[in-house]
Amino acid sequence: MSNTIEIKVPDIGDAKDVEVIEVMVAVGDTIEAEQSLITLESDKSSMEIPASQGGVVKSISVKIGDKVSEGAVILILDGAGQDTSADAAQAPAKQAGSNQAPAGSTADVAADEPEKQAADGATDGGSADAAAKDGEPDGAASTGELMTVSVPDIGDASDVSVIEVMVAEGDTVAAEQSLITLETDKASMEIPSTHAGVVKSVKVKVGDKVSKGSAVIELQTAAASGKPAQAAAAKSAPKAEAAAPAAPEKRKQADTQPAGQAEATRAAPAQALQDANLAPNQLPHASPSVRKFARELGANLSKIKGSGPKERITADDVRNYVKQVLATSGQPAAAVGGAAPADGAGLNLLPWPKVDFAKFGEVEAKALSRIKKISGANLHRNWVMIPHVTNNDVADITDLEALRVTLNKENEKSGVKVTMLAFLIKAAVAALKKFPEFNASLDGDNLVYKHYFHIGFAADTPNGLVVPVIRDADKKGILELATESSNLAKKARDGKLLPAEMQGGCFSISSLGGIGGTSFTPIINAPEVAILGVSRSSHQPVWDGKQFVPRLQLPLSLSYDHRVIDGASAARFNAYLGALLADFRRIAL
Ligand code: CAO
Repeated sequence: MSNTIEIKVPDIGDAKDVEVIEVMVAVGDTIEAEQSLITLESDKSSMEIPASQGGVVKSISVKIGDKVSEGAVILILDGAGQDTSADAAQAPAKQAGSNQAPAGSTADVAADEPEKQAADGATDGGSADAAAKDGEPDGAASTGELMTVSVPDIGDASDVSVIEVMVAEGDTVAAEQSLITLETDKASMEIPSTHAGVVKSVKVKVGDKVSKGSAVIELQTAAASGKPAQAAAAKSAPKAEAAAPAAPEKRKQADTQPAGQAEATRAAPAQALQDANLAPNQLPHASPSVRKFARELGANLSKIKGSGPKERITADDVRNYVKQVLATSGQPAAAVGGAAPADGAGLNLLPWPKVDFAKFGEVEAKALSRIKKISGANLHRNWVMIPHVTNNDVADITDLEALRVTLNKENEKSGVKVTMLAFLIKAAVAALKKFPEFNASLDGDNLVYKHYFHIGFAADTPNGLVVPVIRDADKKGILELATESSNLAKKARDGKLLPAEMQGGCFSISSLGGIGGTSFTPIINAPEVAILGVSRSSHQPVWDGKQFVPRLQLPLSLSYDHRVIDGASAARFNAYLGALLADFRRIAL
């Protein structure tokens, strides 16, 4: 059964007549709930409005350049199989309190804030610091004193990335002049100065994470600047809030879930923007999703010419740029606009085949999940940039399996279940200690050896692959490792992993043993230099010198970065792992 649903602009705070600068869907598209539909932009922020439910787009009621306010119809959706009682316009508001809240619901929360802010501004006369935090002036400021301008209330968002710093020490700034730009995956917002004055010091840099109250600059205020600043603060703070993400939980995870490579991904914008070396007023003009898309491809936005209104860079501009660079210079996508040397041999590949699959039978296109898109970009980079070699071996785990079964019987009541993974983590730590170049990362011409042992393991989730990390695995026993890995795997499947739980890994294990297979080539989780793939154990006949005896054999597939690790070292590492697993008492040696 199908029904027609109007998707409307949700509550976007005080903002009215906000310009549509991007329409991201077309008639006939099949969209999913939470998929971004349009981007709205005011002079200080841009925000993407997501679909409150999924379906097929029947018609689109807005176009680029239109001005919209809350309640404006964006598009009509044929929501086949959807709950007909659902009010599309209300959906984001309904989700505002949950982890699932889309960007639209951000505005619902932010909507209350301008009033609160204005009210606070009217009554509060705190210290310079406190006043700055609330986006309002203080008495001292008007006499020309040193004050701190801090991040105002930005809704529920915390740990938001600084992607641009627009001022430098010694700059003279006007009240309401933008100081920094913050960006989440659905919104970007500029943080203005609450007062006019001279910047004494800048407290943040590109790539930092800030929250409400984080210091942005130290400002020597201009004498008698209090009045205009007050107006500026009250006016500008809500602008930032209008785009602030209200429910960062899910987005935070999506942002940081690229197969455990969150740090590398998040470092990218800083690099891209710093490379650009542009004056603030020349910074690339693009929506948060386009910035993120460019970041995933490693494309430097400052080198792309925007075809949108006011030279705004669209996703197509990024795609075309990448295609063009690939076609002309033959550089891999990971190096597009980046710092990779231009003199490497080009891949010089054929264009990707374009096939109208519908000509051959019924088809259905479904957007990749966010995790898949992000992890895909990371996996692609790692596959293209790291010279992988995989060493395959087997470990005789007959005795270890017997121990595992015994342990599980003993601990039946406590609910702790030990799988082979816990033993693998323990054995991997011992092998990393014996072969330190496996517990290292390449940094230019240096190999950085780590003296800690944080082990990541790939977890299969309904939305794609993530890599939670067990910290200080060397200090934990088998039961603790079993409990922690099972808790982290559950959190991963529930979509509740925190960014910190996926960071800092030294070495990863990808266990497909519970599923099957005899060997595979796991892709190294950069900047790590090796990863252990484990397939399903099976009983194999093994010659004991007199006869064949059935032994439980566990396949081990160790992929290593051949720039760092020689084939012989990899064979030794894998053989050592096998020996430990065959006789776990050796761990104690
Ligand atoms: N051989 C045989 N059986 C195995 C095994 C192996 N190597 N490893 C696990 N098993 C068994 C377990 O003992 C368990 O058996 P019971 O149900 O009878 O007790 C069953 O398989 C299921 O185990 P599990 O998968 O739930 O638990 P785990 O600790 O082995 O693995 C986790 C946890 C999170 C690693 C796993 O669930 C997972 O997500 N694996 C997929 C990883 C992945 O996608 N890798 C590919 C990434 S691309 O390189």
